[in-house]
Amino acid sequence: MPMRPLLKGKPSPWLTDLPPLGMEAEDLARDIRHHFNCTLGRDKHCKSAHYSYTALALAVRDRLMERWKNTHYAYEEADCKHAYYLSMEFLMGRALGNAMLNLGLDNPLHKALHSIGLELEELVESEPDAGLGNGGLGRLAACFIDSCATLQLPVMGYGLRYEYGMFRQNIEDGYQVEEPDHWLRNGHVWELERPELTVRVRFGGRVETYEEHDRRKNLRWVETHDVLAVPYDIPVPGYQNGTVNTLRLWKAAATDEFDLDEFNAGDYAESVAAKNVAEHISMVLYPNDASENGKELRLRQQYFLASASLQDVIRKWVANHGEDFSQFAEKNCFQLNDTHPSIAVAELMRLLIDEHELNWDQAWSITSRTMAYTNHTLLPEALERWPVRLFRQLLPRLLEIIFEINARFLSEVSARWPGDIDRLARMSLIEEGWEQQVRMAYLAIVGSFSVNGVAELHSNLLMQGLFRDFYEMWPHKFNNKTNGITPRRWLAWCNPKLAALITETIGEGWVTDLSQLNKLAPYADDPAFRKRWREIKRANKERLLEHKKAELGVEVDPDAMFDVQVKRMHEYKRQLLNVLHVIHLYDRIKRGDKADWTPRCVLFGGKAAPGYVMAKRIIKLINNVANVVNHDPATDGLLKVTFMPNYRVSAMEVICAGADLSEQISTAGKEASGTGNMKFMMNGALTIGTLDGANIEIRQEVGADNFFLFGLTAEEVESMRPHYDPESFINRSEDFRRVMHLLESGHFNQFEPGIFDSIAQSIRSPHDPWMTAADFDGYVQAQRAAAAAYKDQEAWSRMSILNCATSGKFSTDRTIGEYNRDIWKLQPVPSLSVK
Ligand code: 26Q
Repeated sequence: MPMRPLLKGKPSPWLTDLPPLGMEAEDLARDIRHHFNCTLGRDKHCKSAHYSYTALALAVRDRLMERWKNTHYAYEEADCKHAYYLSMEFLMGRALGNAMLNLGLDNPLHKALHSIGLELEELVESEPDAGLGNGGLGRLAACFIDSCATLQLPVMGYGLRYEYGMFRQNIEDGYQVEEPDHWLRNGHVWELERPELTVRVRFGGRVETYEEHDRRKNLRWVETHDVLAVPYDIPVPGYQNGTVNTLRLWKAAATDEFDLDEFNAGDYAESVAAKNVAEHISMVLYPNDASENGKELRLRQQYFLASASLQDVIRKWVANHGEDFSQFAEKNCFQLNDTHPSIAVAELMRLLIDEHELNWDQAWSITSRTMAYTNHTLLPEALERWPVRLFRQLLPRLLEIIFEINARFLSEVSARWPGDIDRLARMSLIEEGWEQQVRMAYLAIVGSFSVNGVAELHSNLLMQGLFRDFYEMWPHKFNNKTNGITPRRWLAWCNPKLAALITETIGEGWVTDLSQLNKLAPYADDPAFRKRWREIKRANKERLLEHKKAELGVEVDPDAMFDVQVKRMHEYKRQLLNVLHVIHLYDRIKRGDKADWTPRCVLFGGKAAPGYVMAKRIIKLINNVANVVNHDPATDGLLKVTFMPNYRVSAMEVICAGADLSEQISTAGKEASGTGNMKFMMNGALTIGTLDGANIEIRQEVGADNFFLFGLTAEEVESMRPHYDPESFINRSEDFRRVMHLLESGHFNQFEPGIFDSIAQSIRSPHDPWMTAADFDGYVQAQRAAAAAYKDQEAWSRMSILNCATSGKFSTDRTIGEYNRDIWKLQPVPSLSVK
């Protein structure tokens, strides 16, 4: 990589010594003007909010920059252990508001903007979401790095800088239509390109052996097609503590030799055009979609992330310690966010052996003491497998290493269980069959010293089910880390009114010690406090309606119960069960069964993977039901239904603050944890839910009286499955029969015959994996209880306060504290600078 010319010595202190930037309104106003006029070169004729936003963001960024450098110096000086969070997804959402809050600039910036004549709200809204993730797993990574910075832990995030993030969702004629999300189109002020840290990642080629002056045989990976990985750093500020950590995202770039060697030597234009092939690697985020399994580009992305990140860490190591890796495992830890980056296990082996001349045992000792793996799914079909054929073609050296890891691992298994052939086949990293496959989860388990699930139930089910053999072999590796959410974004920022009331009542300590929310519990019995609580919820509901006015397409009464299900569309999450309940409510209204009715607005939102036909059909059903219900005058003042298009992080910030009832209704044993459930709880919504994922722990914290429980347990689901008979549930329930009749009679698809047949069939199928019919009656009953409870607004407010007051456990500060205590074992490093 040709480098820019280097300075002979260090840069002059005249260049690098800066006094701290002022944090007062006047300082900020001056800098915003400066950036608008000088950095951006705009003038009085500029009407676009984008440039005002950028000027504001640059002024905030300046303040991050000095803290960022100081954090880096503090880590260097402490010579401390680091952890690295390797993730294919970081669903960051918007950055401006978060930076303002964490720098403590909220008030001075309001003042500054007022003096300039700008509206903060409008500028904040003009920032596009950084949608570099699908859903829960990606947002968890974002919440985690927020907490790491707040806890002043030396943790760096490593991910990919996708040119196109999560697709934008439009609804046309009730159907989902995807549109590419070119989120970088107008520039991205929060990133800092670091071309000087570019690394090279290899693909393809073949492996050859060679002998080096009589030494042992060595292996060489040759004739590779190389791609450059260019890092872009994004600052991750802690909460008012002077720490700014780094999220490093890799962009793929072509090498210069790439084209001229391989393509049409002599044809300049053609060879430059061929750069695309390399640059495709970081072009697009894959939607979480079973139909995308096995795609070569996805494997390229995964290896690109793992290799670039490991090389980056090793480069820093060698700069400080030379080729002495004896302390590497004591000073570094890699947390693998699901199996997506788990090729890192083999890649670290390769780098240590092939590039740094360690022997196998030394390399394995280091690797298996630095890798830790988090699992996020119980669905067996979601476990990653890659065809050996693809590996051989794309990563031949890595395949050899995986085979060697497997051979040594299997000999350990057979030493422990002699003659147990079945066990060997079950545990092998290579699945045999018509096509051999690499089982990435097993590679991750074998290569890691820690394996964790993301909620108590999920971790237990992993140990008893999916990973049982491995748990039997290495019980000490397995642990649970119940997920959380950052209270900065998900309470302090997204719900300023509630945050102010909480701070006024119990002080401001809760923002960094969320367990303090329990001090609110006694106020649940104070009618004056309940009234203020209710008024804030009501204002947040109006804010939600105002925000989503254009998209809702219906008039909604803010006094109605806001019953919300927003999350990725998936059959196991059972949005379908929710629609069936809506149909039931509609049926009750139509037949006049509406005494003591609780007016309700049912809000849906969520994206379906583009290739997931059934999930898309359920979106269509929701929209068709909404259309019938909302246009029927009989439902006036009683029931509204709406599907909010393009659900994303910034939408959730408005939605969770305005929700009354949180729908967490997955088939028990299928949702690993859920994190939306926590956002709703923290903002004072009550949950209607099954005993699944973190719902169980939510209910434990808030108490059974303040949670609407229904449905089979995970155990009951599995014992019923072999003789599951949906018809018996339908026949037994008059309500259910009527709902199925409405669905099957074409009431919601009068001019679109047959479009919901597949949905009705799935409900009636004894092989329905999600067993929707089994939970229908219980769900309807729980919904009745919720509706009745909502009628008593005093009692409801009490429960709402208790939900918030007991949500302390679900802060990622607690989660990260546990990751650090049990897995990473890092020392916090205080920042050197001003807060
Ligand atoms: C796999 C192969 C090819 C392309 C994409 C993927 C892929 C991408 C994303 C597979 C899975 C995901 C995301 C999974 C996810 O978000 N899981 C959720 O993780 C949350 C955080 O732990 C949990 O709360 C949820 O329960 C879990 O569903």
